[in-house]
Amino acid sequence: MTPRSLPALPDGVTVEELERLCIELASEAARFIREERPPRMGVAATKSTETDVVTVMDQRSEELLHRLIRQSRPDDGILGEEGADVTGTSGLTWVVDPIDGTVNYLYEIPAYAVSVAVVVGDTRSQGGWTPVAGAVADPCRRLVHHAGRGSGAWTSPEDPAEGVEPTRLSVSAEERLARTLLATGFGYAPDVRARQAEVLLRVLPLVRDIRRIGSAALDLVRVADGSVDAYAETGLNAWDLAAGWLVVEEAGGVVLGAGEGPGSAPGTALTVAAGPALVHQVRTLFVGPDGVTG
Ligand code: LIP
Repeated sequence: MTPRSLPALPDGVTVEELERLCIELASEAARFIREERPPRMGVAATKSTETDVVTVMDQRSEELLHRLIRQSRPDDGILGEEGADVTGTSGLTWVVDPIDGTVNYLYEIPAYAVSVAVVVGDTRSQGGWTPVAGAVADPCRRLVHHAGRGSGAWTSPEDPAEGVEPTRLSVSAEERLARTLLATGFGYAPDVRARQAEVLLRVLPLVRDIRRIGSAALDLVRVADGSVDAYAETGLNAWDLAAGWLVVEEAGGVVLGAGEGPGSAPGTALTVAAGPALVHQVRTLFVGPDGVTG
């Protein structure tokens, strides 16, 4: 897979500076959602369906990220899952998921993340944007997984004072579907879930096993560190995948969409991530002969 070249960056900012800022912001939001969770926290609102929930901490985490980004990079755009939508003038946009894996957070299942990415391009168009720096903070393990375009993918402690050196990430070398541990996920709409279940009927006998972790950002990190061999899901939004996309690519993996050209970029139609020898086999499981995804 030809590595994506680094697009021009504005105002002399460097990838290293953007990556460091992604780490700092994701870590601060991770500490916040871990340590400020109110007792007996419930559902604050629902979105696309009654199971697509928002908690007060999703909203407060995004408000925190929004404030920190405006302080550090006032000319950049911001796109957030809980409504942040700022058009910038710098050419850079921050794409944030303040709690990815909200249902797990609500049920206190330790599998949720804060995802913070900086992208160039038009986030409203499929294939029109690409991440240049990103961080996925895991509040439960007190770790931050991060990457800058061209600088590799790493896992660092959430607290730099621990003095632990970053660990470099590398995707699985698995090449056979029958030995593939595949992570996946499901949407919130019953009709979408029914279609995804039909795809799963076809896929399950062909792979080692599946894992449904409940956070796209953590699924992508697991591809990057090799703790799953591949990940595929339909229905994701930019904020679910922006940071994890870069972490996988910088760990030697490939992240694809459903089609060719602009459609080859990950997005709502399909997001597939794996090592180079496996990714196209996995995509074929999810894209039918007529090009329609599961
Ligand atoms: C979640 C994704 C996950 C998907 C869930 C949900 P949220 O994002 O990270 O991969 O399977 O249905 O969409 O809503 O928790 O930010």
